[in-house]
Amino acid sequence: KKKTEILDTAAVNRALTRMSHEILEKNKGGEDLVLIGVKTRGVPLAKRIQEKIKQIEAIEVPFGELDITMYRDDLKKVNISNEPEINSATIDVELTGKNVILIDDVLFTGRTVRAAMDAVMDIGRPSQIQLGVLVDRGHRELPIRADYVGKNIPTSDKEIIVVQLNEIDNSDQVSIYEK
Ligand code: 3GP
Ligand code: 5GP
Ligand code: MG
Repeated sequence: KKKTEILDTAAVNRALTRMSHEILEKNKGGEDLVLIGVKTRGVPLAKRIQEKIKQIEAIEVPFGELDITMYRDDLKKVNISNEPEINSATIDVELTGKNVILIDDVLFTGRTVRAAMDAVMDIGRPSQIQLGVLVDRGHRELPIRADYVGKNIPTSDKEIIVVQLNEIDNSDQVSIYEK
């Protein structure tokens, strides 16, 4: 349970400011964007990016959220799958033709993002889906990468990343723990 702080409040804020600028640069402004936060902590992160884009370009980017949870297959079956799947979606905006930006706190195997992309593509036909994460901890199991990364933190199997955000945890901090 050893702990090392990787990002403090100021560092989290700077990372999100940079990511917001990168999003605007890559998409040539905020016009056709939709931000989608992946619950739980992807939602406040996406809201902060929305706020920063508003400050930078005076555009209010539409916002939605996805709840993706571990789905446990019928326990009677021999093969118990542990694939994340969509639990609920609150996306009241048109996605077709838009550049949809998924935002999550940590990118690990990529399976959550795969489920999120499925959910988005069930709702509409975006012209692009992009991905932003506060932390990429490595260990991908699918051909998925993030377009915007707050911090790359290479981890071992024995380590986990703890992300704390003001809106949920009453402070901003990213730390690495030994299991
Ligand atoms: P989040 O909902 O804010 O993303 O998965 C539930 C919570 O557990 C997540 O919060 C995540 O931060 C935390 N968590 C820590 N380690 C892991 C991990 O290895 N896998 C998953 N799925 N979640 C983890
Ligand atoms: P993946 O599906 O890529 O394996 O995992 C991504 C999801 O699991 C993210 O939503 C993230 O919250 C959670 N997750 C995976 N590993 C970690 C971790 O080390 N720390 C935290 N905080 N979340 C993790
Ligand atoms: Mg998450």
